[in-house]
Amino acid sequence: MNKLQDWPEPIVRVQSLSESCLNKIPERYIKPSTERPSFSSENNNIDHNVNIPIIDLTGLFQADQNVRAQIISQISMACREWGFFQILNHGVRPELMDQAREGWRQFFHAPMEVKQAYANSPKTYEGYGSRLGVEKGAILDWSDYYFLHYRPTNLKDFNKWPPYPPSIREVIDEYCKELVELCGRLMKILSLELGLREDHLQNAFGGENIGACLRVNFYPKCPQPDLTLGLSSHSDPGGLTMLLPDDQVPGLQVRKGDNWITVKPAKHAFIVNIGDQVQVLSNANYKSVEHRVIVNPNQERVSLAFFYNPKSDIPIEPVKELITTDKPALYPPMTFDEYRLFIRLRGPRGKSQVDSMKSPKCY
Ligand SMILES: O=C(O)CCC(=O)C(=O)O
Repeated sequence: MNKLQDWPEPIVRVQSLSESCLNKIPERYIKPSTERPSFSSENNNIDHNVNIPIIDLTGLFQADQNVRAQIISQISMACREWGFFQILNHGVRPELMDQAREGWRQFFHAPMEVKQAYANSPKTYEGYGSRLGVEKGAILDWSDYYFLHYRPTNLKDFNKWPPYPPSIREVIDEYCKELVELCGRLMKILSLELGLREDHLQNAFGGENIGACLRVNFYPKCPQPDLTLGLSSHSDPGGLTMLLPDDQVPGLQVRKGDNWITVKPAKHAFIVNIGDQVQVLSNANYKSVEHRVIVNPNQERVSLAFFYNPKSDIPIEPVKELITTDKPALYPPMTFDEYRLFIRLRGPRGKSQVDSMKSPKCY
């Protein structure tokens, strides 16, 4: 078997399991005890009010240098210490955000045959899926998803986008267009903050030829949320991620030291996180941080993760200006195609990929 042609076992939709009203989850979804979420406050000495930074972007793209400098300094702290932050007043219409999320919710509630017509394979992952990774017998996550490409334009194929609800394709198209623009603006800010020319990171990503794709996650209700995860711990392999979380149901947890912080989403904010490729380009000045998703017994959850990635066949390596004698290049060059093969074969595995590349002696 070509490893990336077929799933190793028949695919089971987690939503169907959830709707069959089991009171115990199948063994395949039970995580080892060290990976399970902790819901008891005794085991957990974290302050539950802690949240990732929330940054209001009003004024960031305007002339007032003081306002701009203040916002850039908040972004700097967030990228260096958290790898995650929420942005408000980012320029994407709140109505479009709501339409996109609710359109996808309707898709996941469509009859199974509508969704099955778009079932995906591990070759490209495009379409309706229920697992990441092709390892036979792997322990699975409690979620289904839909994955599609928006850029480069030769990979954008409406026929692989869902046909239901009727307006969803136009909504996705407009939503992704807005997010490409927003990511382009943020890339300039990150470049300047790193002391580079404003187009530096974008050029390192391949200029106009970046990649962009959307994964919509559907986390069905789960009768034993303490035994499993909606999405296992991972860092994002790409460049930048813009996450639109569910507006009703929290679930995303971000690692901070030895703790997991549950993100409290701000209304109509995007959650931005640094991916592994930006960690590499920034020579680890910016952190791509592990995160995971918990599920719950009473409510389903929908989230839209938009990934802004480098052109997939150009080498990504630390920017020369960020290499010093004190901090030599921490990573060898690697294309994004080579890099993401790891997660496509093995599924989410914490930060093992980017950490395994680290080599103090190189470049
Ligand atoms: O659902 C979430 O909140 C996070 C999703 C995520 O981490 C991902 O799709 O990579």
